[in-house]
Amino acid sequence: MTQNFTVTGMTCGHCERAVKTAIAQLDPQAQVTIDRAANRVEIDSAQPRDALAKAIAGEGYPVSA
Ligand SMILES: [Cu+2]
Repeated sequence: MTQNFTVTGMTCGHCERAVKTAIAQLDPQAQVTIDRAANRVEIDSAQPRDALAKAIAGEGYPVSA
């Protein structure tokens, strides 16, 4: 299931890796695609949307949608 999030504050490759690592800890099978310029994070995962959003926000990147 593909889930899209609008995530602000990702400014560099390190930020992308932090988000990807947090998602991987929640779901090692997740496929994560990040478009930093568009503030978009696309996650293919069976995990609930709330849990994915919480993992991203937990790294310090606000999830607005
Ligand atoms: Cu960064």
